[in-house]
Amino acid sequence: MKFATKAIHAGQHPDPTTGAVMTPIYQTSTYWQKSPGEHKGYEYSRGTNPTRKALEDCIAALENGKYGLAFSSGMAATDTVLRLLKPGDEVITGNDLYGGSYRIFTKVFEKFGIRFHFLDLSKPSIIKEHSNANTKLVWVETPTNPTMQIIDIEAVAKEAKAAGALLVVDNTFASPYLQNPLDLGADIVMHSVTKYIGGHSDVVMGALITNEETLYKELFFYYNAVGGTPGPQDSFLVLRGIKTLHLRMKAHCENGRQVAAYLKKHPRIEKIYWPGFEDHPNHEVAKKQMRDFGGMISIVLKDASLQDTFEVASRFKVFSLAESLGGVESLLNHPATMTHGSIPKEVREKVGVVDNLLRLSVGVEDIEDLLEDLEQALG
Ligand code: P1T
Repeated sequence: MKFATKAIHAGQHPDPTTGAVMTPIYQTSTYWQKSPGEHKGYEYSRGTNPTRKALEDCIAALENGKYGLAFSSGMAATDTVLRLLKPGDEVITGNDLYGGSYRIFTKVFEKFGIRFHFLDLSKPSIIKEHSNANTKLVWVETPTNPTMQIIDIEAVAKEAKAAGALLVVDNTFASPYLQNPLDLGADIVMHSVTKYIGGHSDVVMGALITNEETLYKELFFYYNAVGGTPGPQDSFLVLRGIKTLHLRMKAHCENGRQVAAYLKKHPRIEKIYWPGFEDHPNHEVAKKQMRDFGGMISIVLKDASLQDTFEVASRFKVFSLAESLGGVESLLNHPATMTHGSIPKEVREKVGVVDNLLRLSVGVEDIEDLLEDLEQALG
């Protein structure tokens, strides 16, 4: 099956009881057993629920994976991956990451004796230089949040394998429509489903996808044992959202292309980050591993203080100033004080997350209205 057909049908079958074409919301915490252990495959909804299972199978299919697991947030999915580790283990990761990922690494798991190396993974050979017998995981975000670095997944997968480490790719910014890391050698794909997959800014959710059965069983153990799993209502909403993922992504990419072209020429913009530009340092890698360049764009305002940047951010009328991304509506974010506020200033500034950087999540509204909003806010 191809992408759009999978988005609409994968994991979903007419309900065996009523024939309902849409997967019902199985609003139940528990399931009847004929005698202990004799049941229809469902025991207790922390571990399994039919609405969630349909969603997990659908997301897995979109990532060309065999196994999918849904979580109550992207961070709950990340937490579950990190539980595969033990004290003394080391993780290699990028130098530009979602602030919450940086926070869980440094403020939660370092406390349990796990060491994180934040490196420039746009040079994959750097993994060799920093790996040792304790290196168990390589964690990659691509495109990165918010400076849109592109990391060569295939090259990093080879380096991770040589180091004896698992490769996890946070595919949130690309979505499965633009990029499938399992096909490029990743062991696990992670998503903040909250973003493009959900697509409507009405659900917080995460997901993990893998092709490796033993890894799936291990992840499932922590998923059920720890219990950061989503309920059936949210699972239903995301299943519904996914049905238009391919249509939404095409529109995000097209609007993204036009907004990027407009901003690149704007006199108030000092720097713009979007992997579709030929002069983006990793444009060739983006062309190789992505099907298009997406709707995420970051800009640095010319000669703007923090106050000036706040002032510009507050002028938008169609773009909403808010955390998050990937919804049908356009959003604007100030990473330094919002999504990346938990990263120390000197750490974030090293990779360009400066006080006058704004991040745009270009939605699927009419392009004329988006350009007009940018014109009035920047003017
Ligand atoms: O918000 P949550 O669903 O828990 O997902 C966390 C997460 C993980 N990975 C990436 C790349 C992300 O961007 C996020 C969440 N990011 C935002 C809320 C944001 O505005 O950047």
